[in-house]
Amino acid sequence: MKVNRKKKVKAPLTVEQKIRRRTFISFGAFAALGAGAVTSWNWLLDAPEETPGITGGTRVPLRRALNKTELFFRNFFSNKHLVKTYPITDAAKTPRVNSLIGIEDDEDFDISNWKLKVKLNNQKNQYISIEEIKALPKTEIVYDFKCVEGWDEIQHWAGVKLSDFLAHFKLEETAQKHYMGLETPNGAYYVGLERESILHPQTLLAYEMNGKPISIDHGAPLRLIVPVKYGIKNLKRIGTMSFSNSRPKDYWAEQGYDYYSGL
Ligand SMILES: Nc1nc2c(c(=O)[nH]1)N[C@H]1C(S)=C(S)[C@@H](COP(=O)(O)O)O[C@H]1N2
Ligand SMILES: [Mo]
Repeated sequence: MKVNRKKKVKAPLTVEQKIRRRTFISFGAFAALGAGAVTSWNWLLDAPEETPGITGGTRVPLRRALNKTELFFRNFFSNKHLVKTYPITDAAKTPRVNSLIGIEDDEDFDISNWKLKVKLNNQKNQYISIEEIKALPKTEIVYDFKCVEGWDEIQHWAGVKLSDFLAHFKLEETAQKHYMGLETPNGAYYVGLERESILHPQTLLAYEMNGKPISIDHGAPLRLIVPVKYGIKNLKRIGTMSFSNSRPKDYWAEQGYDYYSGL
C-alpha cells in the first residue's frame, strides 16, 4: 500500500517567534562563553604551581604565556635599539629617591673602604677601586627613568659604559656567560640581568648624577644605570658582580615581578 506522504510546508515565522529564537541563540551563546571562561579559569587554578625561587610562584601555564611575551619583546627590542635621550636642561634638579634596601639597612658600610668585588670564573675574586673606574672613559646619559610603581623622571647620569668596563678589566671571557648578577655589599638587594642588557651601549656603571658624585641615597659610590629596564633592575650601591649561565637570584622577581622587567 502506498502511503501518501504529505509534504510539510513550514509556516513563515511570526515576528514574536523570530525574536524568541534570536533571544534563545544569544542567551545560549553567552552561556557557552561563560562556561568556557569558568572552565579555563578553573583550569588555570588547578594547574600545577611552578617551583617558587628565581621567579615568584605562579601557575605554569600563566608563566608559559609570560615567557612567550618576554621572548617577543626581547626579539623586538634588540640591543641596537636606543632609549630616547633628552637635553641636560630637562633633567630633574632634585631627583626622587625611591627605596633603600641594602642601603639604609647596612650600618657597617664604609664608603672609604669600598671596592667592587668581581667573582671570576676560577672562583677567585678581583677587587676594583672607584678611582680605577673613574679613570675609564666617561659616558653621560639623560633619559626618562621609569619605576614599575608608576612614576618616571628625566635624570642625568654619568659613569663608565658597562661594556667598556668589561673590556678594560679583561672580563669579557668571564662575561661570556648569559647572565650577570649584582648585589649590594650586604646582599640585601640583588638583581639578575641578561647579556643583551649588560652589553647595551647605554648601560652604565654610574658614579655621577647631575655632574656630581652620586649621593648615598642614590647609590654611592657606584650604581647600575640600565635604561632599557625598569628602575627595579637599576641596583644602587653595587658590592658584588658575578656571572652565570642560569638566572641569578633577583629580589623583585622573587616577589612575583617580571624577571625581565624590560621597557
Ligand atoms: N640597593 C637598592 N637599589 C635599588 C633599590 C633598592 O631598594 N635598593 N630600588 C630600586 C627601585 S625599585 C628603583 S625605582 C630605583 C630608584 O632609584 P633612585 O632612588 O635613585 O630614584 O632604584 C632601584 N635600585
Ligand atoms: Mo622602582
